[in-house]
Amino acid sequence: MVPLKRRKVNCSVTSDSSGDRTSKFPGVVIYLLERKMGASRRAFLTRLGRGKGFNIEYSLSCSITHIVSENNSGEEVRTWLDLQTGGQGREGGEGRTARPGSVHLLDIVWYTESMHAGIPVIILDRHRLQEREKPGLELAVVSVPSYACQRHTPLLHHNITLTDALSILAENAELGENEGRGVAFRRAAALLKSLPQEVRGAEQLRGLPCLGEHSLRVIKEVLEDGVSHEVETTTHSEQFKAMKALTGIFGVGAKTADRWFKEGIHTPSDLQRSGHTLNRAQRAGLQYYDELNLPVTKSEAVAIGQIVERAVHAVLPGAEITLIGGFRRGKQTGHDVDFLITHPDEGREEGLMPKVVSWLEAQGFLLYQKTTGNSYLESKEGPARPASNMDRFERCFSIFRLSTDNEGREIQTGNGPQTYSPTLTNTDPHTHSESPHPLPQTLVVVGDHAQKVSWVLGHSQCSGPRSWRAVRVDLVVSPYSQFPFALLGWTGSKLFERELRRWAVHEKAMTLSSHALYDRKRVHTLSQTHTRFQYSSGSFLTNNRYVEWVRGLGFV
Ligand code: 8GT
Ligand code: MN
Repeated sequence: MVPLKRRKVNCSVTSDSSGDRTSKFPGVVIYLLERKMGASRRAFLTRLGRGKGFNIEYSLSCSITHIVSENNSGEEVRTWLDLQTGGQGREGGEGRTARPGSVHLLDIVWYTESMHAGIPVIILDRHRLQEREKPGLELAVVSVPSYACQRHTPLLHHNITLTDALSILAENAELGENEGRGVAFRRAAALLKSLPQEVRGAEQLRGLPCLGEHSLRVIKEVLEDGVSHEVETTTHSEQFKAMKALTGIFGVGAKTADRWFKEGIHTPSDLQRSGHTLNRAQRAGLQYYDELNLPVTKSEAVAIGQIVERAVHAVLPGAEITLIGGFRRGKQTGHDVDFLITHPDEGREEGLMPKVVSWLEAQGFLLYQKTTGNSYLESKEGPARPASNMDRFERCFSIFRLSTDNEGREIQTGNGPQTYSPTLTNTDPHTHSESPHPLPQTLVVVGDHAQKVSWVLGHSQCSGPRSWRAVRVDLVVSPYSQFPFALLGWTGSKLFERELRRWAVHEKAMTLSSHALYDRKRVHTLSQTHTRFQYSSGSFLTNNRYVEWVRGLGFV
């Protein structure tokens, strides 16, 4: 047995106000682990300690110096701590450990002796939690929260092979419109993403939630054979390949794709040859198929953000624009770019979208757009409304024309040299704009993959490399009072949102939508006052810690 090393606590665990409390012993900030200790004993011990001048905090934060637990093994506390910090507190991890110090993991004995002495006693080996010399394969079975929204789920995690396999099965289920099955695979994948270490044997997963029989079977197979037979069969199946290719066309859902597949249409080229009548979205989707299936990079998202900001500010100065969706979660690429727009003076945002769209069209930035109005009525859409991620905001689904610089230069704005090829001016018969496109202002972004566009559908009419690419962009406008809910709802991921709403209903008897949070017991809506409070605190706007934001609303 060796003592657990002092490990660092990630500052981002919580934005607690620790350190504010006056303490007789500066430099000693204690956190009592409630696990196995129980809430009432913890509260008692906290009162006792504080009465003696000790600084005891209720939330884990980077200012904690001593974590004290009772009846927990070293492995259990280590796993618990890793789950809180996403493994970033581990030695050798790339944690964003803001505090240079690290934390002692101690047994309750140290605490009781300190209480007796009235001062923090010197830490001896017998006070430290012990762990086995070789941690071995077994993941200590700790209580992993069963709702994905309660867990830390990092983008970079330890079980990519397993989650890739499960994601393919989830995608296949979704394409087959088997939503329940899709969600089950997504939940299992999300659980694996949250684990602090690589799973090497199925026995390590004993006692963990969210792992159904089917998912466990797949995991086991991948662990033992390196691949899952079912995953292999799926990825090679004609139907899966065709459904993926056809739903990859903007404006085409699983139902339509399935109908076409049954008619023998397997690829976008088959569809084009088929002579099927397509709607405006599908025509645009087919026309820009290759580009829209290239990942959008962060730099492209930023460039589009600048265009959107110019458009919005031109028609409504003072409006606020926030990048949402996957990019807000820290992803470096996405399939589209999502923006949420609001204005601090409630009501000023009304009618904003058509003006923004007109501005963008006049500047030649839009290849396609479809706008839907705001149909949210609080009186009608109250608690009875089912928890769904579909909302009623004013919204614009669009395809942007983003200029790219073939030299690989950084973004430029303003009246720089035109890089746009005049031969391509408004040759798109499906563009929504009635008027001819003027040349777009030059807004050049380095397209990491601008030259990789292959144009299999043969729509490129230029001989040289094209100087722009098509990018899917979603714009959403929310009234200021609903902004926090919209921000939460549109940041994703889809599973996180689903889990958060499920948790609200089942655990808190509340209904959360992208418009409001309802207390079903009291049947009142958490209102603007709460949201304004959160605005001034600034925490949810700058962090991705939504659960904390929800906590700020008194949700937990
Ligand atoms: P990506 O990188 O593939 O674009 O990933 P993403 O940004 O996470 O996915 P997305 O499909 O662009 O959706 C962004 C977020 O918006 C997701 O969390 C999704 O749940 C949410 N979302 C929709 N549609 C709607 C809607 O109608 N209302 C609300 N509130 N959220 C929606 O996709
Ligand atoms: Mn997105």
